[in-house]
Amino acid sequence: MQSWNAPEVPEIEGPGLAPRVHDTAAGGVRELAGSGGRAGLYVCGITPYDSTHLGHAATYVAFDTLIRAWRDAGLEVTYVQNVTDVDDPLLDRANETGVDWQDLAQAEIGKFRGDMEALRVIPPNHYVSVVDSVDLVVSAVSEMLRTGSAYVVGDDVYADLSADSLIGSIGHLDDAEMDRLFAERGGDPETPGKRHPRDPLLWRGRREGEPSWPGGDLGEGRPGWHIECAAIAKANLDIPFTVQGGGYDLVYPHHEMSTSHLREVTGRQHPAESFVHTGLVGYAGHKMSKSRGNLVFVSQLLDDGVPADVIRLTLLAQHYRTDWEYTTSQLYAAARRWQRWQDAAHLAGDADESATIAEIRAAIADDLSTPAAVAVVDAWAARPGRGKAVIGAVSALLGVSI
Ligand code: 5CA
Ligand code: ZN
Repeated sequence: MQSWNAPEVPEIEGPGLAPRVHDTAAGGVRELAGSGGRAGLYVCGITPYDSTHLGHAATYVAFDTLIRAWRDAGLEVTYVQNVTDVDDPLLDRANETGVDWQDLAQAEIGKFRGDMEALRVIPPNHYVSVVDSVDLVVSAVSEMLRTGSAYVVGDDVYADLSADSLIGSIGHLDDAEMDRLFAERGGDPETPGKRHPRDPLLWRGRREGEPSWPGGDLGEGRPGWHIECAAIAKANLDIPFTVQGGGYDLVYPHHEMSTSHLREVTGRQHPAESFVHTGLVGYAGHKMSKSRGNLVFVSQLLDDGVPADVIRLTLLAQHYRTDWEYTTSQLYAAARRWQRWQDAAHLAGDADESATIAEIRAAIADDLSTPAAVAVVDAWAARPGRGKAVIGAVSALLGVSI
């Protein structure tokens, strides 16, 4: 499916640094593999039933920072992102509002593309719709049934997690926590006939009033949530790939389950080499979420005349792993910073800035510490006799135009 236009990313002088990043499964910051000069990245995309809010934007800007650092270090990056364009929350919203679910999805995907392009986020190489990937899901589920890691319950198919001895190795959560999160985040622990309450749905047989697709031996139906990301990753990335990413609300069950499914269909114990999760952005006292409705939309800020660079600087001022709460004063602070940087750029001369650029690179290579990188640029902007080579580095590494 069409993604969006790529921003210009200037080449910058001197050697780039491959970043060390926090891996949820390892529980610490480490070097990422990225073998043979290549890196593969899968970041979970939106469920398009509401516009891009600042939480989504923060997550995609964080992975954009990783991609920019990788590219600066000379790695060839393959980036895949899905769109969950058929799932319960989207269908529920369409029913509530009387809008056709496909029209709703198309409209929101269109807005998301516009928001990402405005924010100068590098587009994925493969932007993949779940609706376009039903065949991949059908093959994956059929394969799991064949190998005994899935079973049929009525018209539906579930994964048998007892087939996977590595389940739990990403989130390291105890049973009570997994029970709670499974029920809270789209799981169905109560469904009769399941072998274990936390076994996840792979294929949902056709129901009256719901969209469905031919599933061959599975019968008509539609994909479960976690299997979509497993099937799309398998089809679009070399396995193992370097990083599976998303907000940390996806650690359990989503990434635990999708990685388990990927293990079953690829035979690789560790199909993703590491797991990078962003902190959650809150607003007015709670995690910004579509279900709660406490949202600040990127498109609204842009319509209000806030420059995309200011939105981006608001996000970059926070470390990607920290939960934070958005306030408008942060937006004003970012606007002032952007103005200072532009004034400084305007008056910059030809002084050698290789040390400053090395400092920006080092900050980002240290678990994508954009607040530290921003502080280096602040110091540059406050210093007399500054050189303009920093302008290109700010554009290439931080995606901010000054
Ligand atoms: N379609 C699924 C993933 S397969 C999904 O979670 N969609 S989403 O629209 O709910 O979220 C899209 C991405 O934004 C996910 O990576 C999610 O973890 C992240 N995200 C959602 N809310 C926030 C938030 N408040 N702060 C930071 N990231 C968020
Ligand atoms: Zn996903």
